[in-house]
Amino acid sequence: MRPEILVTGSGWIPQVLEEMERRFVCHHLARVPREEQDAFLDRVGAAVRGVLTVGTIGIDAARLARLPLVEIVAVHGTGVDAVDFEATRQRGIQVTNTPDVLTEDVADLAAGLLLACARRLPQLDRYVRAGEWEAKLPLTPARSLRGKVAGIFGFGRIGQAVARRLEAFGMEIRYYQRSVAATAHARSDSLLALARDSDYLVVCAPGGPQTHRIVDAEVLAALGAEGTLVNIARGSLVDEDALVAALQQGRLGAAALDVFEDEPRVPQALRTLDNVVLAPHVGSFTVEARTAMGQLAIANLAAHFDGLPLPTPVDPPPPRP
Ligand code: 8YV
Repeated sequence: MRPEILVTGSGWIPQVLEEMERRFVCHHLARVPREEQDAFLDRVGAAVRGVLTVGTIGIDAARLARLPLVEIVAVHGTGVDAVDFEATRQRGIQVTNTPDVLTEDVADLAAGLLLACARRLPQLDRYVRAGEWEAKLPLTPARSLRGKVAGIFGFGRIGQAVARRLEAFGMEIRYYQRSVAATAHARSDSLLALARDSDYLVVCAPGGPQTHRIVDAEVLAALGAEGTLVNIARGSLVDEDALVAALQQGRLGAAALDVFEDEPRVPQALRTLDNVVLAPHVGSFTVEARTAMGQLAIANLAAHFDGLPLPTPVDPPPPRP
């Protein structure tokens, strides 16, 4: 008998969806109108043994409470900050994610956003399309990346992959995270020091209570009027109001953002600023990465139901004191 799973999120790669449906009885929450979701869970929840969710949705305690038999939460994504680990720990629910398979594509987007911001690619595109080139309107030169300092906040797999790309641009790499990484790149003493030391601050650290709004007004001030913030991690790491104010008042040079505090809502102020490049949380949104992520999430669920070792389990964070 195929195990029953709850699937949150949508937009699955067809091949992944097919495989999911072949192996499991899937209850797709995203296909149910929001106001009917509780009733839907009351109807199907009692038979659900697994959850397949996405990084940004995760699963909270209230939803888990409607799934009394759930044994595993497989996250399609690397970030597990939206999973309520207190609830999973209490019930002995296993959590898995999909690391590695998205690293290079997310790093490509980070480097691409940084380059787009530095060389003003969206503005140049608009300039040509609007006929401003033919009209010989003035165009300000961009700034070279060579010799500039890229400060990577969070030097895990994705942070290091971003560093490799930015090195190829001739940038000097620094990083900050609590632990010392096995790298020749210099580590700043704190996030604040990293911002002070850098021309570009690239946020690659995990979301969660420990990093909530850690990029605050002080960090942005340290990055400065010539500095650029790049965020491909989670919107929750950045104080968005402080970011908007710093950009509007010219206290921060520019920002390139793939993630936001309240997705898919992006503050109107950010949309109107010219010194900002925006993307709709698409770091891993390639056919290749999403296929591999889907396969890995399914492999985790299948291994669990077959009683085999999980390919990519996530250790729960230590319990809150
Ligand atoms: C995806 C992500 O947006 O990996 C993550 O943590 O945020 C992204 O890759 C998402 O999880 C896709 O399902």
